[in-house]
Amino acid sequence: MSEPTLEQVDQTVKTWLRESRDLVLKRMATPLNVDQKTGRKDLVTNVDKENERLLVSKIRAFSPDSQVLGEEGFGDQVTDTAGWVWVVDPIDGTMNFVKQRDHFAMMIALYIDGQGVLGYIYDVINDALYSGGPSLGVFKNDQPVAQPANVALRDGLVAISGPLVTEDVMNMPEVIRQSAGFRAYGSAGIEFSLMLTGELITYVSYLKPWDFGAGKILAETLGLRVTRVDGTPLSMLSSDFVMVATEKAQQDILPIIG
Ligand code: 2AM
Ligand code: CA
Ligand code: CA
Ligand code: CA
Repeated sequence: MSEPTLEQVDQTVKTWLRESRDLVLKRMATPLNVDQKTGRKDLVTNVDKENERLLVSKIRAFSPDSQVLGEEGFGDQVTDTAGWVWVVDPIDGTMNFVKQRDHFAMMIALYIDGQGVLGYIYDVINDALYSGGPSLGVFKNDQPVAQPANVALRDGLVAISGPLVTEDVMNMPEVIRQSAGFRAYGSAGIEFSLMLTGELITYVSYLKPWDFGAGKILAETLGLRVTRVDGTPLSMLSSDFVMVATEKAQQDILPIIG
């Protein structure tokens, strides 16, 4: 078979995600099996695992020569970015999934030779699927998403992960003081989606590749900055302190945390 076009890949991934949404909603009608990973604030459920297994098996069948980087271990040990690398977070915001049964997302990204090509963030309960990439643009349920306004720190809302605020890391309280207000959502996927629509103008958190892989592609396609907190480029295979921001908010924040 000849290589599928990007549009064909895009349609296929959206089909997988809609099937996964049906699975997750079905499993939510039965009791969850919840385990701790590194501690009581780091959870995994039977649904995280089942959904990752499902998505990884679909990726492998569709694209057998790809590597897959998945949070729950059903993918590969990815150590280089050559070729097609898929990044899968089957449930982003597992604590929200367990405690709120809302405000969580599924995320898939496709990188080719280290370049972000396609990204997907699916807000499951809202049934809002953000998709796209540099050659397609960004869509919310297949409707184009406009580039968010370039809002300065003092005029917009910032989301910062809980630990960075409670541990007073990198002068985050001052970033909050200089902003229009502080919000916290507990799901990197949800927070990236609010950046895409301009509802947030900054998001800062310590993230792993599957937390930022899809969001980075979508946010950069819309002109947002996705970098390490010092403004330098992220590595796709490493965990890091990540800042997503409008260009103006990034310029306002770098001197505060530097
Ligand atoms: P997860 O739910 O897929 O693990 C808030 O917890 C956000 O940070 C979520 O997007 C969560 O993704 C991510 N996160 C990254 N590392 C985490 C950790 N060690 N414990 C809890 N959440 C983590
Ligand atoms: Ca997790
Ligand atoms: Ca995650
Ligand atoms: Ca997850």
